[in-house]
Amino acid sequence: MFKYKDAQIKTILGDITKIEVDAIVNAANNTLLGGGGVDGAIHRGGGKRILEQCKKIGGCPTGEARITTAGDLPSKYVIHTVGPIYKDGISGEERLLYNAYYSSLNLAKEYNIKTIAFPSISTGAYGYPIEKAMKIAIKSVIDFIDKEKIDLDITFVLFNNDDFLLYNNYLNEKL
Ligand code: AR6
Repeated sequence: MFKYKDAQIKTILGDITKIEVDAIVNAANNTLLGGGGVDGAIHRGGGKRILEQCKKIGGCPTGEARITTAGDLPSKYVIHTVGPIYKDGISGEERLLYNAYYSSLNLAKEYNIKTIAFPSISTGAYGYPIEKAMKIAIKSVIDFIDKEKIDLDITFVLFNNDDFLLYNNYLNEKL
């Protein structure tokens, strides 16, 4: 566990659908109607209530976030955000990925969420190189904590050991 100002930053190796926090974040697509990867796992585990609410919301632009129930999952909410598809790194991906994390945190604050878990947004099907994406994810979270001076418990849930070690090494260096 890492302490940063009023906040805690944690890393876990595992499946985000199993985690008991106020909100888990979904790496969704613009339709919010489900897909593969972490999105598929969240909709499978959470059941049809998540999809029903997503249909009503009617989609989400890249870099923004929307909130629903977590249905049958152990968390209270799912925050659906849409990361960018990685092209060449000079097509606005960095800002959009930063915004995906930041807008999720803004929603968390609005809903008085104290514990939130993020997957590694955009680094699966959307092809974002993990090391670049990780630095942006951590910068966004740190900037949010700096700005809001908030007591928030943030967990990065990594799905493979290499990503998990990368996050731990970087956070050890940085915090
Ligand atoms: N728990 C935690 N992390 C997971 C899980 C899980 N259960 N399953 C996969 N990951 P991806 P993206 C990791 O592809 O790149 C979907 O089809 C995975 O190993 O889920 O943002 C959406 O509908 C990787 O490290 O999301 C979109 O169309 C990370 O989560 C598109 O994929 C993100 O991989 C979004 O692509």
